Amino acid sequence: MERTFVMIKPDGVQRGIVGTIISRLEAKGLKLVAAQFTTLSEEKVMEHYAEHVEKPFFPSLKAYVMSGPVLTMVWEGGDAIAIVRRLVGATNPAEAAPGTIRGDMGMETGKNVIHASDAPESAAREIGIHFAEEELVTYTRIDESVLYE
Ligand code: YYY
Ligand code: MG
Repeated sequence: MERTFVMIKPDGVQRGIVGTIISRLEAKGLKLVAAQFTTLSEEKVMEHYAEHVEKPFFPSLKAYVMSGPVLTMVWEGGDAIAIVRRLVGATNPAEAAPGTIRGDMGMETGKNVIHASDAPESAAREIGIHFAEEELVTYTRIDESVLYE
């Protein structure tokens, strides 16, 4: 089983599509193991987007993700990191495939609704930034025995 970090960005919260997004991840078979509704501090944004702090778009990215509350989550499942990235779709919602969250629910890169970890290393790093180990809940979903071979 893998764990991945997912965040519904302020535009997703403001537009009232939190429930729709969670439903997609739940329906896929992924298991929610942690969630927090919060506003990100500057420190957390710098740490979370460490790979992008020197990029020209970083000031607007920082302002965007700090502009309102976000829903941070950890989701678990077999191959969860790659599966969630596919459900999320391409960075630019204008080019993201229909059927993906960004493809169906966004218009521009600068307001692309959702973040998801892109690799095992970044997932572990991002989960560690946003959650303490004891905040990750262990339980069995009743359908796990039929979701997996
Ligand atoms: O992982 P993902 O979110 O799909 O894209 P990244 O290339 O890691 O960029 C992170 C974040 O930065 C992206 O979701 C929107 C923003 N961004 C931007 O505003 N302008 C760009 N040219 C590239 C990325
Ligand atoms: Mg990324």
